[in-house]
Amino acid sequence: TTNRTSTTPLTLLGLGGMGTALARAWLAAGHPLTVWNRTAAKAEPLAAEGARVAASAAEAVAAAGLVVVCLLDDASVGEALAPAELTGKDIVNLTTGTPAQARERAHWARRRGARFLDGGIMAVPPMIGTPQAGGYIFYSGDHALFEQHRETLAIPAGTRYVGTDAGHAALHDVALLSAMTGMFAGITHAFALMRPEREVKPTEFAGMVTEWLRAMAAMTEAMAWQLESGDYTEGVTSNLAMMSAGNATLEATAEEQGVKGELLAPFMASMRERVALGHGDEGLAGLVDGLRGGSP
Ligand code: FVH
Repeated sequence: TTNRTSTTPLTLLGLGGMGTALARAWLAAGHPLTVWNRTAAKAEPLAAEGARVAASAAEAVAAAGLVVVCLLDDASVGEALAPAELTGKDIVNLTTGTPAQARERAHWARRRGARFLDGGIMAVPPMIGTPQAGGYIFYSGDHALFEQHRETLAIPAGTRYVGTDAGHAALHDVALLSAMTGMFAGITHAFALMRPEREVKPTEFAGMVTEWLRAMAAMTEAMAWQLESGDYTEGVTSNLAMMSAGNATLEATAEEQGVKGELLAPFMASMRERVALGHGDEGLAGLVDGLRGGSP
């Protein structure tokens, strides 16, 4: 059965930037909300907005069946929940952690009589409670818990359930953040190349970068098809041999412009290595196996 959103009371542990945004979204939607934060002063504004403030994490957990946790890291989750009675509780952990931490936390919660769902938040605080901002949360773990509280969980941001393996929400979260990190490395390098050219305004150049990255994003789909078929040469228009040779120009230009190549160097080295192993006719998908030491 799905609980009616308007009546589901819940508890939230953690009132940092993200926790506070989550709290405001549930309060705005009319949910009875109990909150707790290690530094009690952060709960005061929320009390004025209708939240009930618990004096301890254990008291907050006792106040509702659904307990959402949004703390700094996995260690703080263990510390906060240690004195609480978890039997019969539904724990939804939105604290960023590794897949292994999520799996271990799921076992830990089950051993203490609770159901457990892990979440990876793909949003920053201003996107919470603002559906048009496009933020969402990956969830994995107890499917019945997810289904039962689906509407309540959809209040702060969209929901994407990615499987019963409690580690999968964190893995999806970290994989997307890793893709973003690589993208930012490239963008940083590109701005550094252009920096000395005072006649090119960064705001004009930014538009070119965004347009180019949007066009190149289609490569993600092409890589995925190759990974699924196992044929990394399928439909390749720009192979690793060509790209690796072209990297010499990227490196030389960086040197001319006085830019350190350290953000791009490891990626270029991966390409060189794969080509040297005789896979120059492959597309970028070949690098995926290269990164995993040669095995799919
Ligand atoms: N903010 C963001 O942009 C990102 C977006 C994606 C998801 N992350 C993750 O969300 C978790 C919480 O992030 P946050 O923004 O709320 O983080 P802070 O503002 O730094 O607040 C941290 C809260 O954790 C409490 N805390 C820290 N250590 C302990 C502990 N040992 N025991 C109990 N609570 C602890 C801290 O309490 P206090 O310092 O106010 O007393 C805050 O409530 C996080 O995993 C992000 O990676 C956010």
